[in-house]
Amino acid sequence: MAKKTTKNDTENKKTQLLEPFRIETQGEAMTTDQGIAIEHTEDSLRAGVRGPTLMDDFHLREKIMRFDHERIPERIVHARGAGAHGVFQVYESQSKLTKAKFLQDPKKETPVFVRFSTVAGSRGSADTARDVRGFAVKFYTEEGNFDLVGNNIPVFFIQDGIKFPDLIHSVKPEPHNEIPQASSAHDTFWDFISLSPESTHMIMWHLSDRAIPRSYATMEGFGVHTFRMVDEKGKSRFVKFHWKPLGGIHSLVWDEAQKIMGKDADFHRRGLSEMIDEGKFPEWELGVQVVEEKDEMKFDFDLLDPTKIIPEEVVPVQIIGKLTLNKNPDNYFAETEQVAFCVGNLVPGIDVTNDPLMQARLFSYLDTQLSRLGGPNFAEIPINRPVIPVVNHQQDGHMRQGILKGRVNYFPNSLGGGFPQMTPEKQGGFVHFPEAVSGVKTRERSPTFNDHYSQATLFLNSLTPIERQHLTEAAIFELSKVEDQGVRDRMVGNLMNVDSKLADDVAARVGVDLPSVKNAGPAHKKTSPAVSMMSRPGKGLKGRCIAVLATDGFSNSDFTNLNNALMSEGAKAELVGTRIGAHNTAEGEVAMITKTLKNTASVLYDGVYIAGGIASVQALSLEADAIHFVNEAYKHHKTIGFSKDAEDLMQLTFIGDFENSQGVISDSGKKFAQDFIAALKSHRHWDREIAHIPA
Ligand code: HDD
Repeated sequence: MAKKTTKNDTENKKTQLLEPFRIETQGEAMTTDQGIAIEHTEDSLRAGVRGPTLMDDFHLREKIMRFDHERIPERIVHARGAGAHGVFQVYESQSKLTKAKFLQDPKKETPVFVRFSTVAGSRGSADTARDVRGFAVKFYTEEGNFDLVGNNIPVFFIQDGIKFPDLIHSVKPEPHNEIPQASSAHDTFWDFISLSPESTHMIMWHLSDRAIPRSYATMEGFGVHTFRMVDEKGKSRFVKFHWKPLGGIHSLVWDEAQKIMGKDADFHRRGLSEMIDEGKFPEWELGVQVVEEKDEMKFDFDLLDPTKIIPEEVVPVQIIGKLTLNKNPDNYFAETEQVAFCVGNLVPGIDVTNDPLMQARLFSYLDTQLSRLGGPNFAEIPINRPVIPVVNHQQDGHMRQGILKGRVNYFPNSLGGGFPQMTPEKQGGFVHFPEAVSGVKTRERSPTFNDHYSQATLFLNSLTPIERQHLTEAAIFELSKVEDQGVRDRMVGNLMNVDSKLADDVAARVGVDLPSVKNAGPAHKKTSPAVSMMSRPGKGLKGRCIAVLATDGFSNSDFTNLNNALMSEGAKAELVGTRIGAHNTAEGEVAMITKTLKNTASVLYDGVYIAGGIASVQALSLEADAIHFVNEAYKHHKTIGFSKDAEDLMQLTFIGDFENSQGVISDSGKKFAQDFIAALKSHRHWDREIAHIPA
């Protein structure tokens, strides 16, 4: 009987026509790379059942050859990453700012591919290391690819790309023993930083909770450098790019981040792919800060200096569009690993500036792909291909895919009718902004790049007490791992230039004797409230997950009520028990539990609820892991809910006065789900920690 065609089949057929490179395995026969149908793939061809394997076995040779060469060099930096497809839509035409076509029509959806990453760790390292996160966006526009290769921190460690190899060598595992993996808490990094005052502002961000995000969906993104936007008339303005997460900016706490590295090294990539699979698409708004050319020199820092922000209070961020990630890659390697971003992938209407960090990047990204992707034809790999035709006379090289027709492979030509031809600027040809440049060759840095501390202090001054406390603790953690006394002394000396109280608090805990004036306070009192993560809590709970502790005899209605309420907020609840499989519920039904106190952990959830059902609660009270689960959630300032039945279990935790503790909520009926959700929305209950912050 003929198979009925489903809507999915039709969609797949459509995709296959548009993207013939996507390989569907469902319903297909297995072939060799030459298309020969394979009859047997589990035994090699041999002379007699106990005899030697024969060279005739082309299938064996091909299969093993392909296996032997599965690996390519990982990225030198940003090796660990996760990607997703999505769309970008501008809210209204930006023709006043730029002629870039994808920023003109609010009805137009531009396809994008985004790759998030950590910087220092290798490809197999854990997601939650303290690190900067890469936030790289490839826009497949109607005028070719535009890549915005940014980070989740708006400034950078160094002012000139020539220092990048030194910075990265210092943060990577030390060369003699390849330790530590994915961590900046070691001597060589802090040695480099202590000798590079220009890194001080970035270090404040790196030590802040920004470097341990809760998820990719709760990170801000930044283009970092000052770009240019050029309108139809050729007028140029300076622009800083921002990605503002609609889910708000949220982070982990350090103890939790470290434990997650062991409990689920894939925490961030799993979270991203689950959100997309569950239709809770992560969203960011694109914002721009615009500076007129005439105002270039009006700031007390240089716009070309990538260690500086333009405070949002000085130049507000204008929101211009929205990015939605709505499709997981079909194949990690083909898409997320092979995607090649380049700062120089620009479209008409967007251009670069003379920022010396940016200038070095213009070379590095193109160059690195040669060794990473094996040759110059990487732009032909499906994930890197523009969505419009690519026509030129570039040719040959490893793994060339396109088949150029005809005998003409040069320009100018008459034999090919002069084609392919140039496109004048007016019709969309890219013309670099005609900036006037002149100067004497020099390796000097501009004196306008000299102030390394004012914005470091500005950042620190703008944090809430909790954020500042976390930063101080991070500095203590990192420097306490530094063995060399000289490096620690120098680093604390640098912190003195930012804020003497900070230096003082750190010195005392890392064995540094600070002879200077104590507690003199900050070097200045200016603030930029927008840099505090608390300034952008976001809406809703998209992607959040609550553990519901339960075992045989648990109240399934408790679970269902909470889960339904959470689902309406884009969050969910997950049953965590003592074994996996079918369980009897208090209501006499059967429910499946797939997570256990051993195969998951408190640190992987945003909150915990102890479901009712006397038998369940009594059994859990005998489990040290259940008590630890609740204690750990409390320690990490998470929302805790408990059924009235679970009061005895709560007595076994270390939460003293749990009836009156903020974010610890007793399930006393109808309003519970509402109260629980309101508590979850505050993300964490910091008052549990404030009590411990010294004045
Ligand atoms: Fe870089 C990768 C972001 C400075 C050289 N960088 C890379 C990625 C991101 C950034 C997000 C990963 C892209 C992906 O997912 O494939 N890099 C930045 C930002 C910087 C920065 C925001 C400063 C503002 N980078 C920087 C400098 C250099 C590089 C100064 C060299 C002079 N970066 C590279 C690279 C990488 C890279 C070696 C590694 C893999 C790749 O490019 O494709 O070329």
